[in-house]
Amino acid sequence: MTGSLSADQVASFQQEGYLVVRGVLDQETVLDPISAEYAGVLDRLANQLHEQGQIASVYADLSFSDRLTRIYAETGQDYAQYFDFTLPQGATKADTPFWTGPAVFALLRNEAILDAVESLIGPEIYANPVQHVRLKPPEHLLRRKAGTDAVPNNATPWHQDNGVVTEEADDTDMITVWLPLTRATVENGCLVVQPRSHHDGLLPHCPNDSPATNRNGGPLGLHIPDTFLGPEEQELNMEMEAGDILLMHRRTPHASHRNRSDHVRWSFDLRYNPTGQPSGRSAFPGFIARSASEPWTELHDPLAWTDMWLEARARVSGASLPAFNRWDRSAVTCA
Ligand SMILES: O=C(O)CCC(=O)C(=O)O
Ligand SMILES: [Fe+2]
Repeated sequence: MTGSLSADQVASFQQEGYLVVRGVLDQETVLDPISAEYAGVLDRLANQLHEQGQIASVYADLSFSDRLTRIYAETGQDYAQYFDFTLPQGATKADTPFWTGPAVFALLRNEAILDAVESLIGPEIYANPVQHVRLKPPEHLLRRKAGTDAVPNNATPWHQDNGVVTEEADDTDMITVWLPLTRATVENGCLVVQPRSHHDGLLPHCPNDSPATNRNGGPLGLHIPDTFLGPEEQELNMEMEAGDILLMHRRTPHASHRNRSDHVRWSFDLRYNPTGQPSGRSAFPGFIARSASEPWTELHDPLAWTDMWLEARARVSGASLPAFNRWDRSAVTCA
């Protein structure tokens, strides 16, 4: 197989169900433009909320992390959708916000990411629309949800990404690429994986909206019950630096820790599959990121990508979408 990974790295991915590749993304040319783009998104949000009288100041002098946290804390709201480059299930409206900026598009098309993915699935690569940016403010600075210990958008429950797409994608060779924009540690809520469990097939996922917490201390949400997970001692914390990437098999059980630090935990999760296989969220647009055989089918225009999401929003707003997963219509935050 072509691509940038060594035969040993590919074998390790296949054996363990995950692979961390260090120093893949350049800080100055890849990560900094993304931070700059999101600083603009946050600035617009701050100005909008200030005009609406929801925050006392636009907090222009604060760092990105402190500014975001301050706004979450002051309003008690979760603005995840404002920054994300996908749409929610069911609740999409004609004006639901999302962000599909050129730096995000460039990340999806990043050559170093695609080279690594090519080693696993070959040179016909589709950017699957199951994709997120996750901005998780420090939980001790957020308001608790009424009557619970839960804070918005924090520890991700145990799940397999195969479990958060529809059955038609069960055989899709979907690779998850998770990457932190800033260092990810156990303290600030890095990912945690169960190695080698991807050989065990798709595990049951159970919806649970109660205030109960999982063994990471996060909300249960749509989760794999403990009894189906390997022993806790086998869990591996994925501490990573900005520039590192984590590749995961679609059936690797994973979760994330709570953010117990003083800073926002900021990450992206992207997914790719061989072109032509079902994405598992057919209502949303993906695109051909790389094609060795038909390079003219690749999408290179960030504005065309945004147009595809605008079209999807108009199409699905107010409509009843097919469920994102087979377990629970309302669970959208765990992919
Ligand atoms: O970043 C997280 O907390 C969860 C990410 C995740 O589930 C994924 O990348 O598939
Ligand atoms: Fe996931």
